[in-house]
Amino acid sequence: MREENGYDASQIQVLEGMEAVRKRPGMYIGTTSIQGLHHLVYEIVDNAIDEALGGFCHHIEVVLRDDGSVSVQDDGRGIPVGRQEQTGRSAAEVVFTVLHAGGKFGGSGYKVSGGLHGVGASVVNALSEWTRVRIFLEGRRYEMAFSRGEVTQELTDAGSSEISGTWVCFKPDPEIFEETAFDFETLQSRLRQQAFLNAGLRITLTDERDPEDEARPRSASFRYEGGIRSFVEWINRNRTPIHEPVIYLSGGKDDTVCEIALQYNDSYTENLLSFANNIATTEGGMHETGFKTALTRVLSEYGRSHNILKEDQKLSGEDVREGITAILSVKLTDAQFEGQTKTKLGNSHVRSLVDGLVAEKLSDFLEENPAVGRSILEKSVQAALAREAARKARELTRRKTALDSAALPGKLADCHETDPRLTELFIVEGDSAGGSAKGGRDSRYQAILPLWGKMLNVEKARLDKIYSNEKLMPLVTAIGAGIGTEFSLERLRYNKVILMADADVDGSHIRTLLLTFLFRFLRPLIDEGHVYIAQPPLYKMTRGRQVRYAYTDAERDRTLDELSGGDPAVRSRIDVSRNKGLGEMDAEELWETTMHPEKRTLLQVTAEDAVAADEIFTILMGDKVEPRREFIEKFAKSAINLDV
Ligand code: 28G
Repeated sequence: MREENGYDASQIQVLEGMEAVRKRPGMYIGTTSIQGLHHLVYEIVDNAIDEALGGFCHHIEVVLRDDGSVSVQDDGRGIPVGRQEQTGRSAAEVVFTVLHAGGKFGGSGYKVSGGLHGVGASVVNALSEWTRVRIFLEGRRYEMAFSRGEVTQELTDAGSSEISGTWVCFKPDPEIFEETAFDFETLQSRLRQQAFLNAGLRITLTDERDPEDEARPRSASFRYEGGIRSFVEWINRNRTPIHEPVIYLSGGKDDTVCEIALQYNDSYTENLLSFANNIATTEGGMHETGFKTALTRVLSEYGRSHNILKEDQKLSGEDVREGITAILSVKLTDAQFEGQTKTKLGNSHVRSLVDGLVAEKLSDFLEENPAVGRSILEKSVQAALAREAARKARELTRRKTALDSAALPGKLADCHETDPRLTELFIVEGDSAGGSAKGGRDSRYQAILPLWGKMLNVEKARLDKIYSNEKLMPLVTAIGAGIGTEFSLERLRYNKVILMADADVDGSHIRTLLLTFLFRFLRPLIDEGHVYIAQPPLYKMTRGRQVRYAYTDAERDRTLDELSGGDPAVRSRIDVSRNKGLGEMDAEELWETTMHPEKRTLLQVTAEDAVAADEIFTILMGDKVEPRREFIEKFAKSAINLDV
């Protein structure tokens, strides 16, 4: 029969699809690391958010369950259960088994394809040991189950129901993922962001794992009537705004809508986050371009017409964005995502829409709020003056280094290798540690730069201060890629830039300062994964001529058991010393434990969550004391380990 054959053919396609996902998970979710694991949750939550975009869903509930699974429930319409004409299957089954299919359409007509490739629930299902689905609709409750993408329980009517919505519970497949434990903080951060981007939507996250733990169940709930206005207030909560309230602009044309919220604070950091269809556009794109050009133009014109900007003065884009916190959110049908990570919005009509919106509405706002206009303009003018000072300082250093035959810092012990793909730079605080590192390194490809003198708190400094800083400039020159907007990865002299500091409070402090500097002024270095933290051992254990090192307390205990063969008498004779500092290790020890590529452990620094990273640096380095105290009290450990 034709129908049967049609069904069989599509059944085969489904199985092939699921198999393809399991064979090459990276193609569908980017990675099978913990990021990929979290991506599964985002995919399912995105489907619920699509339902919210249509105005059908008001609450999304995410639960991390004790068995390692995660459940997501929405109070939307429920995925349709009726059989589809073409496939003979229910929409529900199609959503969970057919690649690229599913509820990726918000009811408002926006195609809001969430997630990395917009692949949805079927990919999550394929990569899960099991998936269970409950659909509440028209007074009934339906159930369906899957294992590794294949149906294990057909859709059945399981009784009556008073609610409507969809519940999805899945357990990520340990055969696929390197790590299967969700991180509460990461999920919380992303869910909060989605709550900001969808004003009025309530999202809750509950952690039911480790029920024995007295801190459980832990839970967080987000709902922001103010939407992206609240987002800006939230980001600025540890900063000092220079005007109230947050400026909010919105408008749209045809199928595209745009919302902007912004507020300036007294820092020098630009904090612009853009989104297209609720997806973070970290590579920018047309909406950002439109916003930036219009902001520069509008503020320049305002400054001129109100005699705040003198005739011989000119504002650059960076000047007008100094100290800005802005959220730019556009929603459109058929968004084109381009760029290396597919996070750059390509639809060109968005540029003129955003430009026009800022031109009209921001100008109106400034005319109606002259005190705010003046504060912003005065800040931009200050930024322009500082930029001019930085240019002079830079030229001065250039002239100096041009006279100097070896432009590299004198303290740098460079390596012989000149191919920057193969080289490593160790940044070491202080003389004695620098000496050990120089003695211990493999000088073929490892370079050492000892740092000297008092560190500048870059959170409170502008570019011109960096150019005259005797501690940071050698670092900038050694890395070779420049700084700020002049930064270019093509000139990078080392593939790995490794911060090597003691495992104590002072070491942690210098590491934080250096990371802040790299994050604020050499950001692509972090984004492209070139920055690492060396891990010197915490303990050294000696039994006769046997020497062993441990990097954690647990490892120390394991090693002691091993060395003693479990005999307490032997164990008591093993010498255990806590490592005091890099400087106290001799060259060979430092090489063996911390620098040898096959024996060391390096932590790669990532700023996966830019909002969280920014928050940490603002709190730790900014000038508001109260949030810093709170932060350190609450997260004493993570503050010190923010690099992990
Ligand atoms: C709980 C975790 C994740 C969802 C819905 C609701 C509908 C739906 C989802 O439809 C098939 C394709 C486009 C119409 C749509 C219900 C229309 C009418 C829906 C979710 C048929 C998918 N009634 N809620 N999918 N569409 N929630 N939450 O996945 O044409 S997925």
